[in-house]
Amino acid sequence: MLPITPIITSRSHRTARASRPALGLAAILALLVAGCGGKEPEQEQAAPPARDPNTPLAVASSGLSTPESVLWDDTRRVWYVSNINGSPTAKDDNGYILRLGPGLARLDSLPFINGADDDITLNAPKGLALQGDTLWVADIDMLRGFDVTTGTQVADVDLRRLRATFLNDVAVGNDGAIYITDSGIAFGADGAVTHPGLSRVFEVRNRTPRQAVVLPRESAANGIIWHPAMNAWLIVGFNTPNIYSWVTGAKEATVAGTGPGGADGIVVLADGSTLLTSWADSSVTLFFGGLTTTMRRGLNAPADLGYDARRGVIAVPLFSDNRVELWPVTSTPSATSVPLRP
Ligand SMILES: [Ca+2]
Ligand SMILES: [Ca+2]
Repeated sequence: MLPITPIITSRSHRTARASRPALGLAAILALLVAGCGGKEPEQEQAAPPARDPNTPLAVASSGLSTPESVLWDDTRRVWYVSNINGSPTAKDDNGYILRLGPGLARLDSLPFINGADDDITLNAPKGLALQGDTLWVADIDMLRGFDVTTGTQVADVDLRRLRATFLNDVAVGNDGAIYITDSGIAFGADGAVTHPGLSRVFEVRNRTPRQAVVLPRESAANGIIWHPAMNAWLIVGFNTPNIYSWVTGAKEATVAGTGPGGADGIVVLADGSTLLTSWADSSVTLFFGGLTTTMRRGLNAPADLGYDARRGVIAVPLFSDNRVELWPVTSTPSATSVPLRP
């Protein structure tokens, strides 16, 4: 029998409250285990064969090198995939960004944006965000902008004077500014992680960066996403189980819940719940109403996921396996009845 409910439900230490209608959580949202979202209607009368719930809808494994982040462009119906290609901190000018179709097919024989090209500087691209026609890319200590139609490099926002050390995720706020996490980490020769920099968030407005908020030093801020219903940011860290919320302009972030740790990407789903990836338990984990629920395990080093709300699918880059996997997501309207809290 195939499991249709999430694997584990755990109550956050901070938001535990007996009266909370938590029992419905398992039913609120589950990765689809049969059938797949967004499929075109079939002409045939015969039912299609049941889909193996433990098999992704699609896999991309060609031409990837240390994929860190995937972003869905709903206007152009394209996935962008950032590829570090080498060490996450090496300024080797060989990072690149691929374009994949909705079903993860390669759209270009050569990378869409390629540090190896003479007119492109891109070292170790990580988080991606789209604002108008500009694709913003975190690149160690620079925020780089590219024309999303032509791939031309159009902006380099220098965060070196602010001592950025490990820029990680990028998101566009409701205020039109761009927000970028800095994990503040470095890797020693033996691979050990140290924290020479601050874990924090930068704000870039009119291409001018400034520090927006500092998180606990060893949290290693990673994924960041604007949550419209909470009117706040959610931030997860690679070296903390805490899920932080932060109101733009506030001096501190607060702990909104606790996840499995080792978090990388975070996305807000159509119903207001969020999904985050965790290297700690190789999972995609749901965070909603202060609760976390493991939705899927077995994803090795799952980095910064992308989300196509229209089709209800996520694309998860597997950092160490040079793969991107497409998985279905489904949710029910009842999810909106669970109160959100910043
Ligand atoms: Ca590189
Ligand atoms: Ca990341």
